[in-house]
Amino acid sequence: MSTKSFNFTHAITRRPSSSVVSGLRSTERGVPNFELMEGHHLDYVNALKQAGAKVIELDPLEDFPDSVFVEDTALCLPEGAILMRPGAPSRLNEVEYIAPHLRKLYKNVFEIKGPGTIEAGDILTTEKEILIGRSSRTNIEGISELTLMLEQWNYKVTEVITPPGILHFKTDCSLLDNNTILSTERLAATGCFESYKVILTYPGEEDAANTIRYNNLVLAPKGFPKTTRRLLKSGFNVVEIGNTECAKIDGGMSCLSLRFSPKK
Ligand code: CIR
Repeated sequence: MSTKSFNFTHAITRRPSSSVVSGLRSTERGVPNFELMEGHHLDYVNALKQAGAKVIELDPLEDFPDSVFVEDTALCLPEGAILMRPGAPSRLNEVEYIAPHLRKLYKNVFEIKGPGTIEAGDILTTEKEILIGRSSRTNIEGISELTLMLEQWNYKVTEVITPPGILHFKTDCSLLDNNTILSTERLAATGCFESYKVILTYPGEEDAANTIRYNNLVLAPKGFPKTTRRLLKSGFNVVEIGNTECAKIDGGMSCLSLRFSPKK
């Protein structure tokens, strides 16, 4: 059975630019090693291809240190794509470099006009609803504008809270299948996943929460063996990808791609 939340045909990625070493970060975890990040990025793209994705690989954008994290610029659904309005001022104009690629693939491309802000790292699409976390990047006005737009396609939108100190809602969770979420304990404790089966990250392995399910594969960050074991024991096919360098600037598996099945 095909699902709209994890069965896809396409992905868009953007290679990191050397300016990525100046990417935004909430805490200082050291300067990312650019060459190592490039290697991880290649592994990531190859894993998407292994999962069946036609990957559209975009060129680096030197003027935008965080532009490798394409996920934040758009919400891609089967019915259409919606361009976001990032809350980080240095990321606002990344959107115009994604828009033409989505317009080539989709008939319907809408945009969040503002004044609110919203980044798709705060949006988790599941089979039954779209969860949107209010955060330092995503505010109530941004959520309201998106919610109105989603009404045309009859989506149920649930507003949730990204706990303080966590960059995006999906920094701490990801969709594993129709009804299963991988989450940190601190996020699950807010009660937002009460109607789902939840697999918790192992204590001390909170950075393992951001994975992606793409068709039959789960792309997970390397270095969190106890959480990976939990996923394997639950029957998921896991491919581990190095993420140490992106993690220094708060990036994870989901941030690095847009995943979708376009409709012209
Ligand atoms: C930022 O602060 O915007 C980037 N350094 C990290 C963005 C990560 N994106 C995501 O979680 N979707």
